[in-house]
Amino acid sequence: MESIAVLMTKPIYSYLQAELEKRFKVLKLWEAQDGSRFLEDHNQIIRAVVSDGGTGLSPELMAALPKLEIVSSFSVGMDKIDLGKCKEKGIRVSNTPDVLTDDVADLAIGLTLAVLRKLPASDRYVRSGMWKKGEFKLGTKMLLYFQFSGKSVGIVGLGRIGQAIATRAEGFGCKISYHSRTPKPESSNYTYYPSVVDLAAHSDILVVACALTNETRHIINREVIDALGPRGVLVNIARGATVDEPELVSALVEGRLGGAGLDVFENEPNVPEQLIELDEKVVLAPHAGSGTEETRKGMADLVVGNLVAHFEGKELLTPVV
Ligand code: 8YV
Repeated sequence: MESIAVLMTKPIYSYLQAELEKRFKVLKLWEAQDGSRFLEDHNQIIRAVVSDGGTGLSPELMAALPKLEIVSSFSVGMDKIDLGKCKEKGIRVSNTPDVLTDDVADLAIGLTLAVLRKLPASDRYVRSGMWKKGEFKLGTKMLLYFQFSGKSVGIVGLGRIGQAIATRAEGFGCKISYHSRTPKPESSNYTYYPSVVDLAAHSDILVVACALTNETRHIINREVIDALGPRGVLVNIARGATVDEPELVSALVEGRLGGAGLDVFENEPNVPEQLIELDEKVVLAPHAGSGTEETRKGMADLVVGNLVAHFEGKELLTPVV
């Protein structure tokens, strides 16, 4: 297998790269002086691409690789890969589901607590010496927290990650409601809302956990945000484009929304300046839902395992196409 050329377009994770290099001829596009020239020189030998949720597979790259057989993505999200086109061209696609579910759900709860209990502001309060100086008393002014236990949590998208968030929130005594394309009979203990606006109107915390598709792009729009309201909190661990970001920003600035915990943004790694300035009611993370050592290793092993299975003529471990 050492002669099989696998293209990486950017460095993703050193362990993943090392594991790939043990088995394949890894071509690193980012090291090339001239990327298009590099692709022209190697397009007859590249049989696989390793990508991730942020990069996917651009139409240009797909067109430039006539011998491409498989895209093994270091992500569960597939929104940056044209799956229909891959199917049409006979290109297999695999992703990394399940191994990251717990971590992403953990971060959703972490962000919720961080917003409601103002953890970053609390940390700054202690570090800056303000506590010692007695400039604020706990429970007053900036450090008046909000309770999480017992709140109503609405989840947009009750897939694997949404379900894991629901289970965790239940542990906090929260009432769980959800929106998805169709009700899930196996989740009859949760309230189903066919409309996201209605879900938001009945939630204190609205968590976005759905895949990004044409249907879910900007599913969190002004109407949904206004239904969540000035005491509501929006948490997004899915994809930035599920939320109309300018609407989110203006709702936070104008006080029409209570707070937000965001791991994903419309134009990563660019985060709107106003969100950065809103440091009391907004908690930000750098698209790090799956970013633990344990999970990233599990994801890397799946990326490699799918490639090995493909080139050994076996069933893919986690096929998408
Ligand atoms: C990764 C992701 O952070 O799984 C996904 O869909 O977005 C993430 O797990 C991303 O692929 C990082 O490379």
